Amino acid sequence: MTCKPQLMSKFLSGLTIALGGGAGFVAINLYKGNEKFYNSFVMPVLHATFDGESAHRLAINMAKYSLLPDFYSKMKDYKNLKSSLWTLEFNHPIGLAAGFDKDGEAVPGLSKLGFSFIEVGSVTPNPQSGNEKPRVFRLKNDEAIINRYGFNSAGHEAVRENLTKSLSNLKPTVVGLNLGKNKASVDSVDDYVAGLEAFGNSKFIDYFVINISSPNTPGLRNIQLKNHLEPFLDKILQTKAKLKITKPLLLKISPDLSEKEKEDIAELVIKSRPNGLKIDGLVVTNTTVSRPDLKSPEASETGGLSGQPLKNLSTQMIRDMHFLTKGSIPIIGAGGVSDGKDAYEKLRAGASLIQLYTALTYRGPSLVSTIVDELSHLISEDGFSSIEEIIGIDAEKATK
Ligand SMILES: Cc1cc2nc3c(=O)[nH]c(=O)nc-3n(C[C@H](O)[C@H](O)[C@H](O)COP(=O)(O)O)c2cc1C
Ligand SMILES: *[C@@H]1O[C@H](CO)[C@@H](O)[C@H](O)[C@H]1NC(C)=O
Ligand SMILES: *[C@@H]1O[C@H](CO)[C@@H](O)[C@H](O)[C@H]1NC(C)=O
Ligand SMILES: *[C@@H]1O[C@H](CO)[C@@H](O)[C@H](O)[C@H]1NC(C)=O
Ligand SMILES: CC(=O)N[C@H]1CO[C@H](CO)[C@@H](O)[C@@H]1O
Repeated sequence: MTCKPQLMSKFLSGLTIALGGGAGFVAINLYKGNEKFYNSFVMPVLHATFDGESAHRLAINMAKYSLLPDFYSKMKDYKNLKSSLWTLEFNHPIGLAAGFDKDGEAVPGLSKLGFSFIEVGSVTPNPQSGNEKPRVFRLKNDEAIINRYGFNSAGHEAVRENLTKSLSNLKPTVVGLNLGKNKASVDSVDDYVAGLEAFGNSKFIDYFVINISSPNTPGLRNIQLKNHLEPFLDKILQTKAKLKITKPLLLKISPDLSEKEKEDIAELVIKSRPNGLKIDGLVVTNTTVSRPDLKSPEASETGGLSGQPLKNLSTQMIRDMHFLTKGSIPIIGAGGVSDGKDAYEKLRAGASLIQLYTALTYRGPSLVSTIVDELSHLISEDGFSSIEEIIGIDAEKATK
């Protein structure tokens, strides 16, 4: 896709026409990130002018060329939001979820929005183009997205080059990498192994995520998951040990798992293995294939649903997984977070860190700094002095 110059000029001229020619005014406010200007003007124009995928591409290109406003340098230093996990330091718990910067093109630009970590990917071994367009749908009345991108990826080699190009001078934030599998692959485990081989010792990557969405064979699911997952995890952990990769490896799970599947995953994740091999954390959750009450006409599209309608489902999964793993491994919570209260709820449910994606596309670039500020206030209003004190305090209560 090479639509950048056209899109950019279409975008700017759209704005300019709407403002009666004040291009300088537009440019200055775009760049300064005037919050009101974005929320009442830029985001609506963006949504009216572009379909979901083009708007996404435009945002990536703006980030790539460092055209996004700088909220990072204006953010306060919130002492009660700092944490250290594994061997990484986080200024606050809000990160960007996988799927936004799939090809690792725009980490420095995106970090200007204030994220304390950014997850690149999913990246597949070989390049693949994904499903046919349209494949991204905005559900405006639900503040949600349905996507069936089908994992378009530039592939390991191109993503390695992209990361080297963009991060060699300065790596501004913690960077995770979400490893994917090619559609044509026979055994997914080989693709994750290839991912670890390609990126395991990259100085640009701080943690890894692999996906264990459940096999879509109704009826067979419960029996299969455990039999399938155990050798799968063993193989990945052995590869990691063989390659002497000490960075954390997390599993990302679907919100559509059955009770039995959750229990099985929890059991395998906390199981002790020889040589201290273990999974270091969970990302909870991916998008859902379920369709809770939705108001938008696009609700019937096939694909993974994210945003507001996913929020409580994912928060409940965080509670469950925190409880089932006895709080013994860190959880990155994702699903429908759009304000400080949402983030606070997920931390109390058992998440140590938070990721978001969909809300950014609705609320614009000031979102992270707003959430972080709200979260810091909520924590101190309730008499706590650090996020460590609140992680999981709602989990047991809810599960008993
Ligand atoms: C358009 C789109 C593309 C996504 N692509 C990926 C992906 O490639 N890999 C992945 O692990 N998750 C992907 N996700 C899922 C997000 O990382 C996240 O888990 C999910 O959207 C829930 O968070 P949210 O409600 O804040 O968006 C994607 C989500 C969206 C909306
Ligand atoms: C995630 O896992 C599911 C089930 O194994 C698979 O169908 C899907 O392609 C995987 N996604 C990626 C990005 O590898
Ligand atoms: C996430 O969920 C979607 C469906 O909701 C599925 O197609 C995909 O393979 C899952 N995994 C990843 C890594 O996105
Ligand atoms: C989600 O949970 C909150 C409380 O945590 C509740 O107030 C709200 O009604 C729930 N929303 C839905 C759609 O169930
Ligand atoms: C920033 C950057 O170099 N992006 C490149 C990442 O890789 C893809 C595929 O090779 C290129 O099209 C991008 O330009």
